[in-house]
Amino acid sequence: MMHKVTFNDMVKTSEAKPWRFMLVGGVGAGKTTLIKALESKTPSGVRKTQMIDYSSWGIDTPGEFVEMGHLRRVLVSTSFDAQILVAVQDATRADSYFPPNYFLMFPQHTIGVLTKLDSPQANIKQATTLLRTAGVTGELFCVSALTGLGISELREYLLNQNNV
Ligand SMILES: Nc1nc2c(ncn2[C@@H]2O[C@H](COP(=O)(O)OP(=O)(O)OP(=O)(O)O)[C@@H](O)[C@H]2O)c(=O)[nH]1
Ligand SMILES: [Mg+2]
Repeated sequence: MMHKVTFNDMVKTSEAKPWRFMLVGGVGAGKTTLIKALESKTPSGVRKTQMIDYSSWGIDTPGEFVEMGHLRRVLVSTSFDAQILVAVQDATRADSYFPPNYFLMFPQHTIGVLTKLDSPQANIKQATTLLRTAGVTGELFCVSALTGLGISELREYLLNQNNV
């Protein structure tokens, strides 16, 4: 059953969260740092994600799962637990590991997040094209986990997705 969730519920509740989102993106795209920022936790000491991580508000996945073809199937089965998919693109990178139209195979709404907007190398236009080519049809958010740019807007959006 869907219920309205407040930010406090979201960070304190330890039981299964039916309103999860799943973060998908290449190695080092900033998924784990982003999830920490969304939960208002300090991102210091973020380590490379080794396995699918269900411990926080959203489901965190290792970048290898999208970069390596034989691991992509794990993302498909894990996506069954998510109500919304979040494609994460490092805006400082000119490439993406998402196959063309990849997200169109999922029934869930897919939004895109452009990370590292604090970097002078960040290229919004390029990252937007990469996400759209990957089949991301939903809203796009430009964020920096470092400066906090765009984080509260994304948090608000995700909190409001628990009743869709
Ligand atoms: N400048 C800048 N660096 C960031 C930002 N977000 C993450 N990073 C850095 O990018 C690197 C990778 O961040 P992670 O959050 O571990 O990336 P990930 O997508 O979880 O990577 P995997 O777990 O390997 O899939 C770290 O050194 C972060 O400090 C950001 O908004 N701005
Ligand atoms: Mg990670």
